[in-house]
Amino acid sequence: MIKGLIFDLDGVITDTAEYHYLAWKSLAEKIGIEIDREFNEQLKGISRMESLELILERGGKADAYTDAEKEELATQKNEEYKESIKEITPKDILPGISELLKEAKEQKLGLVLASASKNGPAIMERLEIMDLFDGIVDPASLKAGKPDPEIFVRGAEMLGLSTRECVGLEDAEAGIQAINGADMFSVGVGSEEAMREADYAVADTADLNLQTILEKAGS
Ligand code: B16
Ligand code: MG
Repeated sequence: MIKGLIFDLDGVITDTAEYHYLAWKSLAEKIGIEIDREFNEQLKGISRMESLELILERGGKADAYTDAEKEELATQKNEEYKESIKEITPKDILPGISELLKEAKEQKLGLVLASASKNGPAIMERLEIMDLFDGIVDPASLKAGKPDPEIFVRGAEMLGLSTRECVGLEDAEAGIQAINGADMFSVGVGSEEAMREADYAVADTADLNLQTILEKAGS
């Protein structure tokens, strides 16, 4: 019986995945590295510093910067990202998500946010949906980020549930792997190719329906 939903943020609740991509692209260009949307799939759900490392590797510059310089580059990206999320309002909640959250609340399901983003709490406040959630897993407290299952295991613990009593929703390959690794039913949002490991996938958040999700999860 499913009693809780564990949500990713960027790309599932709101389209900040696009802002992350644009900020990384602009940072990469400044240091002479080209990235495209296909490469960006690898960055989804991955922490800020790990994302930078992947970009540097891609540009053959893995050893070109000191740790302090890398911190500075990651900060530059985050400053540009924060600029683009300043104007976020409840209108930026992706199609179908408000209805899904409301229905889940009516059915007394627990709701937890499992985002790799340190900007998650600020975004949730701006979207005005913090009250609906029972908790946020603090990504800074994790030993390992996605694709490690830890963030989803901690999400279930926050609700006092087993991982089999929860469903995880993700738009990132690393996120789906994390949910599957937690022995939790995974719902993917995105292209068939990117979501091929999901237990159930839809192309768009507008296609998410609570009843269908619960049925697919065998609840
Ligand atoms: P920040 P999610 C992830 O959020 C993003 O998908 C990923 O692109 C980003 O690098 C990561 O958060 C860290 O974000 O730099 O804001 O701490 O998809 O797990 O909600
Ligand atoms: Mg995401």
